[in-house]
Amino acid sequence: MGGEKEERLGIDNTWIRLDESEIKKHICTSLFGQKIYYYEEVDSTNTIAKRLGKIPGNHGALIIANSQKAGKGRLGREWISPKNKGIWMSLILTPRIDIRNASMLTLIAALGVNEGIRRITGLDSFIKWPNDIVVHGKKICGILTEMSTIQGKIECVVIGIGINVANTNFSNELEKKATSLEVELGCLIEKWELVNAILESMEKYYSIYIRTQSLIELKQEYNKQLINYKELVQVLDGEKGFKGVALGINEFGELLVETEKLMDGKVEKVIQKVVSGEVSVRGVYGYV
Ligand code: BT5
Repeated sequence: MGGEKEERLGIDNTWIRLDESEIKKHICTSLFGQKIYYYEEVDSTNTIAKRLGKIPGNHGALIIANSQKAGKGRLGREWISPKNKGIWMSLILTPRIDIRNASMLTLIAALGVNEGIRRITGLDSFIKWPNDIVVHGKKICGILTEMSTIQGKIECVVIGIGINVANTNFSNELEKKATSLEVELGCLIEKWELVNAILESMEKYYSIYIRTQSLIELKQEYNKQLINYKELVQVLDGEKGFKGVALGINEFGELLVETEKLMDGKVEKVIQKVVSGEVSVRGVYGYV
């Protein structure tokens, strides 16, 4: 039952808008996920969300798919999204914020996802700045935020969230750094319950963020959930990479990393601000 407008945007007819009563049964938020587009299989929920984000009235709409053929990570990397194995979803936001503040939304999403996972599963999950959630040192969730603009203003921001729920067989390469809720818990969780918990938490953090257009009121909470807080990390940024101690985020969502520099023959401590986007941060001995 595809909508006319969606068809004009080149979105196929295979989506099923879940029945109102069905949504209400699972989703207890006031805005996020009140409209849900559910697909069996898509290329990428982010791609669809970016198209649907052009339609007025889709602020807070959620796109969910049971599998993705071409799930996207950052910088053109691949996100493995097998059928029935995860929560592959994208939230559409059309915030009236300064474009320079949009990257903070990845951190808002990470706060919400981490809180939702902890609340529903009881697992000790942590945020790995800027866009991963990890459990026992392995990645359980990745977040990809994309934005479209018109004349220098935000048209929509799409927050793509991929959570490994029931994957138990990862490729040799992924096995070293990926995990799933089933692997960690030894049982399956109710997907919709987790989706609801995440949306509730994201909605809460989003409203605080919108009021201040910064992370001033949230940085303390964020830093509590940060995996490498006060630990030695390496910042991977091509030739500009360096090592230092992660001191948490500031109100702009930048990661503060204390390094040592030689100045006038003396070693001085310097705090570098790492901007999210293309950068990755790792522990010095491995992924975390
Ligand atoms: C991310 O990128 O972690 C962002 C992933 C976002 C996925 C969601 S799913 C819904 C929405 N629709 C999309 O198309 N995407 C979003 P990045 O930090 O670049 O990490 C990518 C790397 O993670 C890959 O190069 C792999 O090494 C690893 N990876 C791929 N699939 C994985 C999986 N299922 N679990 C854990 N790690 C994975």
